[in-house]
Amino acid sequence: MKRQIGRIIAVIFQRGKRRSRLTKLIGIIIVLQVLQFFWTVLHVNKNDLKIPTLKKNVAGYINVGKVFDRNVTLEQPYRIKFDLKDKRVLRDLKYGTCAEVPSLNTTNLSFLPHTSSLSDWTFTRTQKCPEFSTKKIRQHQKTFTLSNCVNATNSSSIYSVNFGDPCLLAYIESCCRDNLPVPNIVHYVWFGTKKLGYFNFLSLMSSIRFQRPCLILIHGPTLPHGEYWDFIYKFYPNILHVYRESPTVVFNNTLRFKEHASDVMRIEALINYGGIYLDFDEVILRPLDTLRQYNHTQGHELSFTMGSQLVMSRKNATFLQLWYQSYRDNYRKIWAYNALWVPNGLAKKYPKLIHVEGYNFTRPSWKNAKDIFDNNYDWSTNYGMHMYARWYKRPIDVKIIRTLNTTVGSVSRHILFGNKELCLS
Ligand SMILES: *[C@@H]1O[C@H](CO)[C@@H](O)[C@H](O)[C@H]1NC(C)=O
Ligand SMILES: *[C@@H]1O[C@H](CO)[C@@H](O)[C@H](O)[C@H]1NC(C)=O
Ligand SMILES: *[C@@H]1O[C@H](CO)[C@@H](O)[C@H](O)[C@H]1NC(C)=O
Ligand SMILES: *[C@@H]1O[C@H](CO)[C@@H](O)[C@H](O)[C@H]1NC(C)=O
Ligand SMILES: *[C@@H]1O[C@H](CO)[C@@H](O)[C@H](O)[C@H]1NC(C)=O
Ligand SMILES: *[C@@H]1O[C@H](CO)[C@@H](O)[C@H](O)[C@H]1NC(C)=O
Ligand SMILES: *[C@@H]1O[C@H](CO)[C@@H](O)[C@H](O)[C@H]1NC(C)=O
Ligand SMILES: *[C@@H]1O[C@H](CO)[C@@H](O)[C@H](O)[C@H]1NC(C)=O
Ligand SMILES: *[C@@H]1O[C@H](CO)[C@@H](O)[C@H](O)[C@H]1NC(C)=O
Ligand SMILES: CC(=O)N[C@H]1CO[C@H](CO)[C@@H](O)[C@@H]1O
Repeated sequence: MKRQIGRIIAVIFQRGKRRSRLTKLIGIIIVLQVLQFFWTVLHVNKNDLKIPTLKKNVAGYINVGKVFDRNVTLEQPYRIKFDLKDKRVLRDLKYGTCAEVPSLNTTNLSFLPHTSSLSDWTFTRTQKCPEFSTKKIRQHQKTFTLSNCVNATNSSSIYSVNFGDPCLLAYIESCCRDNLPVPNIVHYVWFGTKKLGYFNFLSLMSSIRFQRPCLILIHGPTLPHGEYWDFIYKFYPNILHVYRESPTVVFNNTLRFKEHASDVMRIEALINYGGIYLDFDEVILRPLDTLRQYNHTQGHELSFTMGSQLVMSRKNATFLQLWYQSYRDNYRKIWAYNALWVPNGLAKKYPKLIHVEGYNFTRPSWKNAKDIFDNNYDWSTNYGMHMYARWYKRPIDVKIIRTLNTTVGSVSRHILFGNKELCLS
């Protein structure tokens, strides 16, 4: 073997008499391969500072969209991974790699551009809806990696990271930023041991259809489970669990209601990361991107309350800080005070710090929940709707909504099938 290599080298560099055209050709190919190897290494790393070690043994090859290192302090030396077969160079970075927003397969679930008519609300037409079952799902590959996060665990379903871990912030800053103040990430808060319910599933599907978020973050001590959850994380892999116990004390004030913990968690989530917060029974009905230009956006539920079912914020927006401080300076053990009345008062006092999107986030209000449950409501100007899931006691699933002639039905079909009209039975 050694002798042969020696001969090849000799063939290339010396004017030996016994060389043949074939061996010369092989020699040239080898030289080109070596040059290509170094070119690839140098080319990929042309912006990097140092390349301390070069390891030829490849642990694995990850097909990544973008490696994230922007604004991240690299405490560990770079390590070069080189896959000789694929001739690609990868860097092992401190925190991992960014996800690509997955392209969703539309075969079983018509995940196509929505085609609902916003002028015809008679519900006299019918359409052919796609066959859809939460059981028929092929798991999408996770396209991102997280490494060296504090306590990050990678279960068979999704990653779990600690609230406040710089790893998560680095991910969002590096992977989820565009030129708008509000990053395209969606936050939910989840407590307890329940299964993911139908309306929770619908809310997630609405975020996925209309927002295609860079990340969906589920904040709380536990994760949901059940059939709908199994579908969701397989369908949309860009989901992270942000582990935290639910707070019982804020600024030395003991929280009076368990709902107040979720109110505080949503404010803290937006202060730390920015993004779009959704209640687990709030659905969105169109993309929110036009509202991502504002530092802070909320909508009224009633004329004297500011709904917090859908809140969009720049990270640490001034409005958020003022709202959060009310839990320190003016915490009242009244159910709706700090969550709904305080932001309404702040909006009046500091109108420049907030964009108020009318009633477009939660109409109809809880007072008219029957318009959601029993009637067909015209939601043509709504961005979102609060479904008041805990008051809905009737059977509901992805089959029932096909022919359910109410707002619950039309909203479900719009989100799941892209068209609000009744399905052919
Ligand atoms: C979606 O999945 C089906 C099989 O389930 C496959 O035939 C089809 O090519 C896929 N479409 C896309 C766009 O990936
Ligand atoms: C679509 O459904 C078929 C069976 O009806 C199943 O074989 C296929 O894997 C499903 N495709 C996706 C992308 O879930
Ligand atoms: C990591 O997890 C361990 C065990 O659950 C816990 O004791 C520790 O406080 C966690 N570390 C951080 C930084 O959260
Ligand atoms: C995370 O876990 C899944 C399933 O166990 C596995 O396929 C995947 O490679 C793991 N990812 C990383 C980065 O460890
Ligand atoms: C909480 O109370 C302790 C002592 O009672 C005090 O030292 C601390 O500053 C208080 N923290 C806040 C945020 O008010
Ligand atoms: C938010 O901004 C305030 C000052 O405006 C600063 O004190 C605080 O540390 C910031 N918080 C975060 C999480 O960035
Ligand atoms: C939005 O927030 C940024 C950063 O705090 C600030 O510079 C900017 O003036 C704010 N814009 C408005 C319209 O308040
Ligand atoms: C509600 O949304 C509609 C449709 O986008 C828009 O025309 C209207 O101005 C919005 N209302 C308010 C009060 O923002
Ligand atoms: C659905 O309900 C509306 C009233 O909301 C009614 O006018 C319409 O005829 C119903 N459609 C069907 C197919 O029953
Ligand atoms: C805080 C910080 O270092 N910000 C930098 C992040 O990276 C961009 C360019 O990638 C710089 O412009 C920022 O100054």
